[in-house]
Amino acid sequence: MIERTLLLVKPDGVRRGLIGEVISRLERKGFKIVALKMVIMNKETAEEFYSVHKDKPFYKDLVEFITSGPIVGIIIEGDSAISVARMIIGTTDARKAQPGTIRGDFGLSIQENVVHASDSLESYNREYKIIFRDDEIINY
Ligand code: 3AN
Repeated sequence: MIERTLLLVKPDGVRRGLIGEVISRLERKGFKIVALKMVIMNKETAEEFYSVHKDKPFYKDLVEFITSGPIVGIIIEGDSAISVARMIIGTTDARKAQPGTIRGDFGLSIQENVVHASDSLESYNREYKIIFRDDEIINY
């Protein structure tokens, strides 16, 4: 099924010069980029984005980290985009992520794990609206 999903290159990924690498892997896999934007999340936006984690011990650090520099929002479109993007980025703990995945190849931390990707259609529908307006997503 053709789906869309949201990815973020997180502040560590931007600082380390991995924007192109992330976009390139998504394009080479066959996904169409339908929206792109660099932003700095403010605290309120970050708290909303990570609201599902608000009771977790790492929530405060997570909000601090995601607001620590620019991030790049990417919406891709393609067959099974949500599950395939999750496979491409690898498991949350980058130390345990498979080589060949973005986190497996570029990360060594559970918090600074280079990228985010929506984990379900429900998450996508909630998350993309925090970063993009509907008229910033291109239909082509
Ligand atoms: P994913 O990003 O793989 O969907 P989530 O949604 O469980 O993972 O966690 C969101 C973010 O919270 C992760 N990307 C990571 O930055 C951070 N995080 C998750 N678990 C931990 C943890 N145990 N300690 C510190 N940060 C964590």
